[in-house]
Amino acid sequence: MSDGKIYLRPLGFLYGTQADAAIEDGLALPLAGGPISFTCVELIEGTPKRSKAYVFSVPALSEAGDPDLRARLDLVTRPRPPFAGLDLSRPSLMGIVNVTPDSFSDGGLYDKTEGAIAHAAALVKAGAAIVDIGGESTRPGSETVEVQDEIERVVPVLEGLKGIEAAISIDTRKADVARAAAKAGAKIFNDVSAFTYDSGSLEAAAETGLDVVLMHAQGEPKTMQDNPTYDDVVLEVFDYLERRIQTCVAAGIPAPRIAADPGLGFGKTLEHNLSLFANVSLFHGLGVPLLIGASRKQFIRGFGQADDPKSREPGSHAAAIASASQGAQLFRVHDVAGASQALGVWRAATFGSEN
Ligand code: 9MG
Repeated sequence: MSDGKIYLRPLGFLYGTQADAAIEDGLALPLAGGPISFTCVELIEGTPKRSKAYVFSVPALSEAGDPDLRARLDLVTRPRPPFAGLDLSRPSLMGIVNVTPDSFSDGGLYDKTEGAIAHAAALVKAGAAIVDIGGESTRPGSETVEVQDEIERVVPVLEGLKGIEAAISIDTRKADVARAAAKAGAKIFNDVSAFTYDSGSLEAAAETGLDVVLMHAQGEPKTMQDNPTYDDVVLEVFDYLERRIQTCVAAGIPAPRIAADPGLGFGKTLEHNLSLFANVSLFHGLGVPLLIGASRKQFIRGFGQADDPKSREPGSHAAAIASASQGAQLFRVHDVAGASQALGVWRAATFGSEN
């Protein structure tokens, strides 16, 4: 069957007790070891420039002996150990805390620090399992920030969050910021450049022992939305993340400490983002937890009435549900209370009383 690289996109999902029953009968396999199972797969063979796709039922697939296929299937199905101490069998929310000039107050740094600490605490109260603290905007068109300025923005916030009942994540592309954050209590290094921006960040991640989120981006924030181009956005993003995971493992960051993120909105058109959404389940073939960040992103504007980022919450929640129903485990969101409600209703309606 194999002639080129193999990608598997699980399809035909079952949830909860039905998922378990179908696995027992040999009709389905577990998705990333979680409470969702899949009954068929799209097997894609080739490269981003040239690929062919076939659909197989799980029973038909189970008979295939191709070692590449078996290895990919193992990555898709095997249980994920906890990430940053979080049980991944149910969705976890990462609340966004921006400590940038346009956030929290028009006053001085003290006001911003206090505002960010209060905001993070409110997000945790609303259900965030992680708070992601960032001192540099990576929105399309944004400028870079000097390392020292970034440290001065985020470290006092991290210090103010000591003892909080959530994992603290540092959203940075810079090794020295990550090191300072680790000293101040951070547990996760969320790098939108997947350690390609700062040549020291891979080593910083390995040495600090932080769990890491590797995100795909094409280009730099300032210009990334100018004309993003791909042969096949899904396979290219997959290949990139797979290479970055391999680089991390080779540098001494064990696979259980890694999560991957396709990077919605980072050098992607509306069409690219929608293709990634439709193919979230394929990224389980990376063998690590998946983080999805759709919250308030520009592409939601394409669905109307959402020029103001704050008015994009309904679309943000729909995006989280669409990804959760394909087994994504972590969701980076602004409105934690709203996302928690949306995902809670989705879980109750889908998994019923075992919820
Ligand atoms: C910092 N940041 C902004 N958007 C993001 C996204 O979609 N994913 C991750 N991991 N980080 C993001």
